[in-house]
Amino acid sequence: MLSKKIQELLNRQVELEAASSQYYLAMASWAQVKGYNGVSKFLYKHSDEERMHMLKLVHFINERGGHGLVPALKAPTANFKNIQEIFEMILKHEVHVSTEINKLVERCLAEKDYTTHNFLQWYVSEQIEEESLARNILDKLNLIGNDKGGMYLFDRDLESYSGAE
Ligand code: OFO
Repeated sequence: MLSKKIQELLNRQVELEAASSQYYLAMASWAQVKGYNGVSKFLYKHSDEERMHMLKLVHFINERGGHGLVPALKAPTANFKNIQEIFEMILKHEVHVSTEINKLVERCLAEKDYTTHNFLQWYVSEQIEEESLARNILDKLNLIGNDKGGMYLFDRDLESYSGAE
């Protein structure tokens, strides 16, 4: 059985994952409109993965005798300066998500809730992957700079990318 506090924090995480999904969806749509097919495909996929992260939490809460709540969400930003800005925002966002997961993990340890602690380990490793993926992409973008040919190849590479969840 989940404590009231852990349930509340897990539901807050549900909201954060749902917001992440919307956030990436808005970026994907912008990239598609601007003709970046690879980037948009990558971001649509990422948005679906965030929804999966959210669902996993909802199921866990319900299976542990709680109630997974579907949150109301604010509309995310629809316009972006460029691809670089998008991946900078993604990195910042994922660092924030990692901080929130760590807070949850800490709380589980404080309450000796080892079941939820164990469940959250999947999110801990997922966050390591997501942060490192965003950093790698940003490194590539920094190398490319204003080179249009480089950007074309970058977009094509992301189209075939089938990496981390
Ligand atoms: Fe759910 O990993 Fe990103 O936010």
